[in-house]
Amino acid sequence: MRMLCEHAIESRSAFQRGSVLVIVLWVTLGLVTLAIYFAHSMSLELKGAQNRVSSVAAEHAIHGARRYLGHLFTNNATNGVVPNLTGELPEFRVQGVPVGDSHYWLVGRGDLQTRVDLPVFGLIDENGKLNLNTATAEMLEALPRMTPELAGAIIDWRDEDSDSGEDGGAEDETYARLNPPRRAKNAPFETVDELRLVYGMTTEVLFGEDANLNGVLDPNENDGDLTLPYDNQDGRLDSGLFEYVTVYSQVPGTRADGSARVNITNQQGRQQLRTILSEQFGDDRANEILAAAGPGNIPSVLQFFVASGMTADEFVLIHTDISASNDPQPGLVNVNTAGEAVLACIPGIGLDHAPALVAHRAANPAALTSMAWVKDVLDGQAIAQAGRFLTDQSYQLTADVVALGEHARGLRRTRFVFDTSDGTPKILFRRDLTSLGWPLGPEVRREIQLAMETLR
Ligand SMILES: [Ca+2]
Ligand SMILES: [Ca+2]
Ligand SMILES: [Ca+2]
Ligand SMILES: [Ca+2]
Repeated sequence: MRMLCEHAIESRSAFQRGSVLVIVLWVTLGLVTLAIYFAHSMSLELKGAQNRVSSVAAEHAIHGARRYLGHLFTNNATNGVVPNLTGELPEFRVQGVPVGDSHYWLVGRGDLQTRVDLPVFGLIDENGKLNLNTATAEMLEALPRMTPELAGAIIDWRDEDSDSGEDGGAEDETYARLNPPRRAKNAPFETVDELRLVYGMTTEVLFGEDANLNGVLDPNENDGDLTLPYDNQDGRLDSGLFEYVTVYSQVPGTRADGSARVNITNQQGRQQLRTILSEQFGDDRANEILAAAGPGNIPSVLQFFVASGMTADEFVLIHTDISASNDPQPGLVNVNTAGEAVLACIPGIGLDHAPALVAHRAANPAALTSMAWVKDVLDGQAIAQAGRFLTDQSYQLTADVVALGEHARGLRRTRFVFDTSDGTPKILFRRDLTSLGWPLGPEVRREIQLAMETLR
């Protein structure tokens, strides 16, 4: 009996030892799992924190770029002639500019784009675009993807009256039928984004294939319907309206020193011009120039230049002193920077002459100090039509600033529109475009990845 009891006690304690072991094993396993879980979550947390730090650093780099550009515009009074749009000035750096451990890029546009997958770095000229508040319906209709109905709706949106044109525009009646209903603005556009509200506007017309608005053909913009946006897979970037229109372009009525420009369209202005010409070229040459221009009214600066027989070298010395108006001139298109699609909208230029202007520009970059060169491409009749729409000066410039923080992480992107009209640069518009995703194109992405791997 006693032996039985002893045996029972022994086996019970063996059982208990076994149970304890199992419990210890389970607890250990639990602790290990917990430890792994926490380690993983901590490492995620750390990565998240690093990304946040990079993103904050990138945001600081963008502010740095903004201040730098303000400084640049203040200290290099461009007088409307901006030779550094794509960074020709050695001191004006536009890509991979270091700010602490971050870097920034200015995503620009221009004739210098040699490959569709590489961005042009520099500033974007708002004066190289068509102004939504001054363009005629015919000019708007010449834009890519535009229809007469949509052009009519844009004109109706901004004009004060509520009469729809014959082209089937859109006024209050049309907007009242929408869900939710709204009204036509009947006042000038304040931003380009406002186009989204205009009747008949679609994402496709507004942005075209350039979903991330960088002027570069990104992989999703050339894969057909596989991923948004829808594109025609032709290896070319077919941009939307957004690329070609502005609300900001305006040549000021004053000169760099703040005094009023001389209005060359009438005789009174011509007399004031005599003083300027005499100072620059002497009395005899001043008389010659004014005699050649004749006594009649001349409606545009370009026509005045042609009539006057001035040389390009002479014209560049006075072209920012003169104007065809006593007031600021909104909506003039800079013939030195506008792309082919915009030039094609100008009466007298059209699709016939726009390619020749762009080709001449590319072949003669040194001639772009004024618009004197246009005389070598367009005939008198074309100049008579186009003159009053053109300028050779730019005062409103967009900086599309892209920044990456440490280890090329924390992408941020902000678009600023600067106005340099009165010597002190002002920011007219600012918008965060970070949500549009990677904006530097596939090639630059590969380069940055490679550089990061080499660093590791
Ligand atoms: Ca209206
Ligand atoms: Ca793109
Ligand atoms: Ca696509
Ligand atoms: Ca395409």
